[in-house]
Amino acid sequence: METLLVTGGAGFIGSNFVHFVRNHHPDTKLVVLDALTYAGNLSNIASLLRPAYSSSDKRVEFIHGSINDVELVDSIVQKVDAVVHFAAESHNDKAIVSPDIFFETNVMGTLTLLKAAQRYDVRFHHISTDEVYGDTDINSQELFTEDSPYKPSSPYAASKAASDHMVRAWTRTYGLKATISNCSNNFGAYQHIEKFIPRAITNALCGIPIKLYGDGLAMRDWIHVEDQCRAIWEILHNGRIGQTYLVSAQCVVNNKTVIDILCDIMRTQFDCDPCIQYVRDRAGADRRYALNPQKIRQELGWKPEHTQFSRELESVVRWYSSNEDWWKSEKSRVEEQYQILGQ
Ligand code: NAD
Ligand code: TDX
Repeated sequence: METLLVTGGAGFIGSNFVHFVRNHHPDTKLVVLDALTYAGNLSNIASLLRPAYSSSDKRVEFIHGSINDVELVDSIVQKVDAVVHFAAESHNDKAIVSPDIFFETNVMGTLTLLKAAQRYDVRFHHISTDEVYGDTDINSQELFTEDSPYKPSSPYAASKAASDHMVRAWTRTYGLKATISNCSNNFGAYQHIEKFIPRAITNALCGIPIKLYGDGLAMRDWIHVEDQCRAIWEILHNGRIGQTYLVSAQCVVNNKTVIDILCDIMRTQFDCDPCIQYVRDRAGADRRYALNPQKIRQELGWKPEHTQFSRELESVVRWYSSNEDWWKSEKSRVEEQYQILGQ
């Protein structure tokens, strides 16, 4: 039986990946290592956790700890077949005001994991972002490829770019059996309400204006989180060692359009009358991301399944609307922090 270490498995994408593996590959054993920062929530995977009295080894084991803890990481990595590395500080607005923790977690934490994987010759899959390539003008048609130069513009993107370079260096220097995926903006259930789509939905549900940064015309390349999870599984099992794969559903839209779709859904189906407020833009804001997923489509036969963006947004609105317990207690803290930033 295969055992995977899932770092950051209580966060947004990590917890969706844990559910995906349990649903589609129930013979895989999962060990989740998560520090439960403000972004991690054990309730995301609580229903899947192995009860203490159970001897079944098919369930999910949870370990509360940090990827920066050298001894803990060593003791776990030596018992698994592969590391699937999600754990990170992931929010751009936070990185602008508090960059240090991004480099401690995303760079030094990745270093700790890489050294342990090297020590025990364990397969490593690193989850990264399209932001490492920087941005393009909103009128551009350019699509980033696996060969595009790295040009991160934000502290978060710089920390992820550094971690990608480290993974490649470990592959070449030490022969680590590693792959990397750089994915575009994910959306779906369990995404923290600091992020654009869940913040907009929960603002509308609370009667707070939806906040659009700058002119609202920045573009993002959206992908449903379940498509990202399936891509990661494919790369982990069928990807070529040493390779990078770009993951995108090629749904590139501007932020104002996303909000217009959301407002329409909320007005017609959720008895809400959202209003929009333009606020100051993020310092150094990236304008447009767009990836070319040809390599993963051709080599691994992966393609997105959740391609009806409006219909998928509708189900995300439904999820936040019926899971208020999951986010309500965090809402005022998150909005107070944004207020300090003028956003
Ligand atoms: P998230 O912020 O929702 O979750 C991060 C998780 O990592 C949390 O559970 C947190 O508790 C955990 N964590 C943080 N520091 C840790 C530490 N020191 N030790 C152990 N656990 C720690 O993030 P996400 O959106 O799920 O992103 C997951 C990964 O995917 C990240 O590497 C991110 O860079 C990448 N990514 C995200 C997106 C996106 O749109 N969300 C897109 C592309 C790539
Ligand atoms: O309230 C908001 N209003 C708004 O207009 C927020 C929170 C954001 N925005 C804008 C800024 C961006 O143009 O929406 C866009 C998306 O913002 P975020 O959700 O913060 O995502 P982004 O900065 O694009 O980064 C995301 O995708 C790449 C993830 O958070 C990263 O972890 C991932 O690597």
